[in-house]
Amino acid sequence: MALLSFERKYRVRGGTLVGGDLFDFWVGPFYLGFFGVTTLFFALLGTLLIFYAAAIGPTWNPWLISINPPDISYRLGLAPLKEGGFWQLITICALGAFCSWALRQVEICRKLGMGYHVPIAFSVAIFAFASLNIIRPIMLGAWGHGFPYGIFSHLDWVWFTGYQYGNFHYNPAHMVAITFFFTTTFALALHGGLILSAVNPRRNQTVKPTDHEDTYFRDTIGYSVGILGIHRLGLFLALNAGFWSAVCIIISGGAVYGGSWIEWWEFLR
Ligand code: 07D
Ligand code: U10
Repeated sequence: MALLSFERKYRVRGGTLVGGDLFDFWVGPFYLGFFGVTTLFFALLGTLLIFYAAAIGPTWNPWLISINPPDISYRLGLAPLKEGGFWQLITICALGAFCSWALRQVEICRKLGMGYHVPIAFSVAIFAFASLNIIRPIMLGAWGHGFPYGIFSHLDWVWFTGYQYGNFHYNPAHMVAITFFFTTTFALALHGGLILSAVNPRRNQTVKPTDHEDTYFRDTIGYSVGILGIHRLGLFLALNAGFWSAVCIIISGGAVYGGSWIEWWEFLR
């Protein structure tokens, strides 16, 4: 079947959340939709603002370009463009683009009659971003608590924010998040390895059916989570990694816990 006639079966009308039929079409391989328009709007505007702010900054060295949030003294107010206002506009554009992208994913799921697992998963990443540059700054009372948009500058931010609370490794939610991140990669390595070993055989060998995959793990560790179960587990692990990251930074600061994370464990001694 030619690619286009194959695609026609899936390029169905409807399922849109906003705009009805107005933007219900494809541009080349991409579905547009109302949220495709808003994605392009926010992504292009945000990118232009980044380039503009970089152009009036002191360097074109990509490692050193940094668009900084306003000083703490601006509290939760708007700042002049060159004193953090660019950062504020870029943050709005970033959130606008991320949320538009998630809603475009929802429309595509609806067209295809699929579950909303992918947009829900992406929403957890958006939540993690919002926890850093929206939720925590509001809780601490100043946009200046957000991280700067720059390669080295955001590393500096993580460094000084981490040491502000003693040793960030002692933050219990940070521990949980890291454990989920590492377990996610472990699970994906096991899953990727298992699938390749079964369905990408050497020459003259046959593809092995799924019961081989189950049997491999039963023989090795006495239990197989199953072919559907491994995908549920993978999603669960990955979503928790992002979720507990958001929690770990939200609870760091005056609003919830302003002290050192090392001392937080004093109750054990
Ligand atoms: C935030 C990303 C959201 C993404 C979105 C989409 C585009 C579009 C794309 C073209 C959550 C973006 C889309 C841009 C363009 C294309 C394709 C995901 C997010 C919406 N730490 N630490 C974390 C570790 C230490 C500190 C998280 C490890 C030190 C602070 C994670 C170690 C100190 C903060 C993590 C370690 C310290 C963190 C980050 C080891 C410093 C945070 C992941 C081994 C001295 C941050 C919510 C994340 C956080 C965070 C891991 C060490 C400080 C769990 C493994 C001890 C201050 N650390 N850390 O958030 O929680 O993913 O943010 O040492 O703020 Mg840490
Ligand atoms: C999974 C799976 C599975 C599969 C799979 C996959 C998970 C078993 C069945 C999928 C996995 C893979 C394919 C593996 C590789 C993936 C990764 C390693 C993850 C990381 C991914 C990337 C790095 C790729 C990122 C690419 C993106 C995000 C696409 C970018 C596209 C756009 C921005 C266009 C979006 C379209 C819209 C909004 C609709 C409108 C379109 C148009 C008008 C036409 C196009 C116009 C433009 C592009 C204008 C220009 C504007 C831009 C680019 C915006 C930003 C501007 C800048 C200048 C930066 O489980 O099952 O197999 O396959």
